[in-house]
Formats: sequence, C-alpha cells, structure tokens
Amino acid sequence: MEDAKKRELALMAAKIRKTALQTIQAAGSGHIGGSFSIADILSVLYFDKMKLDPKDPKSPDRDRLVLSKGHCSPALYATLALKGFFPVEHLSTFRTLESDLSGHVEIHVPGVDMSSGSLGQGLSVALGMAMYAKAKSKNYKTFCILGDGEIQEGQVWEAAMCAGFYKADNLIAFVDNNKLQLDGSLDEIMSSYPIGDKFRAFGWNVLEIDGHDVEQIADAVELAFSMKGKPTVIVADTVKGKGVTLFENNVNFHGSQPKPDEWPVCYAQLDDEIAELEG
Ligand SMILES: Cc1ncc(C[n+]2csc(CCOP(=O)(O)OP(=O)(O)O)c2C)c(N)n1
Repeated sequence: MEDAKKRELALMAAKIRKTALQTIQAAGSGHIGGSFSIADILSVLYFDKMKLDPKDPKSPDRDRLVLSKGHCSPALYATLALKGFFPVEHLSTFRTLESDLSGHVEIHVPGVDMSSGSLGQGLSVALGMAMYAKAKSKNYKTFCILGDGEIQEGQVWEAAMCAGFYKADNLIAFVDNNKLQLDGSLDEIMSSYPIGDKFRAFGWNVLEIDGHDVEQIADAVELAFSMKGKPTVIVADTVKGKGVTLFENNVNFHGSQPKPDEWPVCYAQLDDEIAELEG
C-alpha cells in the first residue's frame, strides 16, 4: 500500500475516534473502549475495501457489514456519517428518544445492514446474507465484526460450524481481540483463546494481524477475497480504547465517561494525531 493511502486511512480512523467521542459526550453515555479498538478496521472497510454508495444505501449489490458487537454503535455511526450516509450533525441526537441513533446499532439508520446489541447473534445473520448471495449468484461480500468476549456466546459457534460446512467463502469475519470484556480481562473471566485454532477447527481460513495497522487490515481483506472454499476470520490484535492514553487497556472505559476535566486531554491527544497525519 502506498504511504499516502496508509496515511489517509489512519487519518480517517483518528477522525472516526474523535467523532465517536463527540457523539458519546453529547449523549452523556456510550461505549468508548470497544468503539476505539475497531476504528482502523472500519476505516479500511468503509473507505477502501467495501463496495458501497452512500446515496443508495439499500443497493442490492452493496457489500454488507454486521456489527455483531452492537454496543460499539458510536464507531459505526461516526463512520457512516463521515462516509456521507447522513449528516455528521445528526450524531448529536445519539441516544435521545426521538432519534433513530439508538445506543445499540439500529437497522433503520442509513448504511446499517442489521440491528445488533444482543451479543452472539451477528455471525448467524451475516452467514444468512452470505448464503443468500451464493444461492442467487450475487457477488457482494458480507463482513461481520465480533468481540473477543462476545465469542463466548454459543450461537457464534453454531454459525461458525455452518459457515465452514457450507464453504461460505464470501463471508469475512473479524474478531476484535482487545483482550478485555465488560468488567475484566478474558483471561480472568472466561478465556476464548486460542481464537484462531477454534475457527480453524470449524473449517475456516484464519488470518492473524495487527488490528491497528491499516495496511495489514487491507492485505488480509484482499487475501480473504481470494480465498476459495472457506470463510475467513481475521483475528485482529487490538487495544481497547486505542488512541487515547486514558482509555487504553482500561476496563473502566468499557461504557463509562471521562470526568469533566478529562475530556479536553482526550480531545487534545486525538487532535494531535489528526494534525500529524494531515501533515
Ligand atoms: C447477550 C448479551 N449479554 C450481555 C450483554 C452485555 N454486554 C455488553 S458489551 C459486553 C462485553 C462484550 O465484550 P467484547 O465482545 O469483548 O466487547 P468489547 O470489549 O470489544 O467492547 C457485555 C457482556 C449483551 N449486550 N448481550
């Protein structure tokens, strides 16, 4: 990948984080940690790899994405707004009763392919979309983003078994391996490791990458596109809260807010990164 492209995608990831944080601050609630860990993945998908038209969000030929860890709506909504699916200003209505922008991802929002929030269900839905594409000889791809804590849910593994058995090679899952879940580390609460070996046992092509390296994310997606006969899972090594020191690897920022005097420090760090990438 050319340096200019790398910089552009890293810049978009930083903007996704900042926009997600503004969204959460306006609402007074929202999930920071798991939103920040997937910003680079969303940047690469929505600004490089996915076939999409924000003016035609229901196009039958579009690529699909199911954000199975639907509590990370601030990151997806920020991405969709920055991509042009709806005005960025609309994000300030997040989590109000009048708004379509619920705290968990909502299908009525332009650009959203599936409601989510009850963990464990998204891979089954994404597989259904992928199998429909096969049945109807359609070329779109279906992506699914799962949490490393989320994959403790049994339904994930029913879908994984089915996808492997039916050779759903048009399905690409990410596991956001940020090593923390709601109130502790996976190692303390219930380990999902080794993630790659488990998917491999169900017949998946497994790729393991640094989930904050936009070039590695893009290369992995290309490899997944060329894979025949197996679904691909990209196990992305990430940091919960990536991009703001206060949030990084800090389980307190799963769903809680910074204190009033901490907000400016958080924005300053994101603004510095944006300024550096804008060069
Ligand atoms: C079925 C279900 N059980 C419990 C929850 C509450 N919950 C929300 S987020 C979360 C932790 C998820 O951990 P992980 O998948 O690792 O997400 P991340 O750390 O990336 O935010 C839990 C238990 C839920 N949303 N759905």
